[in-house]
Amino acid sequence: MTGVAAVSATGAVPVSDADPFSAAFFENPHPIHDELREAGPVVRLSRYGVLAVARHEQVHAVLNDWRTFSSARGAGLADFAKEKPWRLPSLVLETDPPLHDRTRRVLDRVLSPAAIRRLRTEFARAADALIEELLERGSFDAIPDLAEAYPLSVFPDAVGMPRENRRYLLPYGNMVFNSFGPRNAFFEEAVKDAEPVIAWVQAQSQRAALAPEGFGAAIHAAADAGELTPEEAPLVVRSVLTAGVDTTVSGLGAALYCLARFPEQFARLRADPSLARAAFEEAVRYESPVQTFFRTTTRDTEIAGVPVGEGEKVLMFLGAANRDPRRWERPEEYDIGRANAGHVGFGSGIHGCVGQVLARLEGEVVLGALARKAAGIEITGPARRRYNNTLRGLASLPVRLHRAA
Ligand code: OVV
Repeated sequence: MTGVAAVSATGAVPVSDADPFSAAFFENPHPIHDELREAGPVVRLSRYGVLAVARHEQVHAVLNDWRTFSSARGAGLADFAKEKPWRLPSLVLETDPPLHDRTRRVLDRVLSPAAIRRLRTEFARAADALIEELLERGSFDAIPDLAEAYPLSVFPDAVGMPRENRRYLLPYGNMVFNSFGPRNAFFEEAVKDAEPVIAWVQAQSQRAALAPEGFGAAIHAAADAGELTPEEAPLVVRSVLTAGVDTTVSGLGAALYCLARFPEQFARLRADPSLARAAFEEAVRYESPVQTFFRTTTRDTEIAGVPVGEGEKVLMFLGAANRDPRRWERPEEYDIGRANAGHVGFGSGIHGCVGQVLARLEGEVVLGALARKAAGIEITGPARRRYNNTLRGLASLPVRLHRAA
């Protein structure tokens, strides 16, 4: 039994036996998000022995206090102080200042607005070409044929990767984003055939594998300048390869699913294609492609006045915060004209998504091409959810694209 009935008021912290890493939850997380937000500012999840925050105010507060809510013991369920990390920890995601800041400075520059601006012409051309091709086909699966195909057509080139096996980026992302949750069936399935994929990612992160133009070479150049050690550079490239594809696939899929389900919003976008960027941003709020991350408390503290001990894992429900009625009007409406600044779909604070300028460019050019060329997106078959411990997205979305007159 999950839900309100499972919330006990005996202690200061309500308890829930909800499982946010289950197929039922992935199918429809919203009722449990509602219950967790209503239960209190902080809730204990009895199945995992962790605390959780689901209201916008507390999610934002935890994200913005890295001294108390550390990432160095892992941004997933596993506590690196108690168990061996599944992979070598990330030098940016799974660190605190000062180490975090040293890596982050390099990534901030490599993925800066100025660096991303140089990609715009090519990214827009690729989006136009793909949408043209899909309009010719008419019917297709919006997830593999568009949400996955587009990032895979532009991102590896921007990194400077060789052509072979680029599709390995998807199973690799799937593994790592599953690994932030419990060691459940979704994780085991994702890591089943991991060896060749992990070896491939490691090989692609080496300097010699990377073209001289591109994010990869720029990260290695930072080692020449003494900003990173030569041993650290491949690990920082690995961060970009891990976090750069699966996330944007889920984000693009979310936007397509939103525009198909809310045709009046698609009509609004068509009438003013300059809303493409806003339409993508609102999809990130609405679906929250990255649903959850954890922190670990470094000291005895409190959350909204509730005492919390040292060494507690705290699960942040970004998706619940992004639909918190305390923060948003009509949160369950996809509204491309909404003032959605302050959503936590890209996180917040020092660990806020370092690739968000790139993600927004991809979203903008794909939705912009649709706005100019398509009259609408018609769903022609059942949308199928993809199950992942961290990412919310679809495995399949059969659609027909109607060409604008
Ligand atoms: C945000 C994110 C997700 C997955 C992996 C990483 C970062 C990384 O730094 O490796």
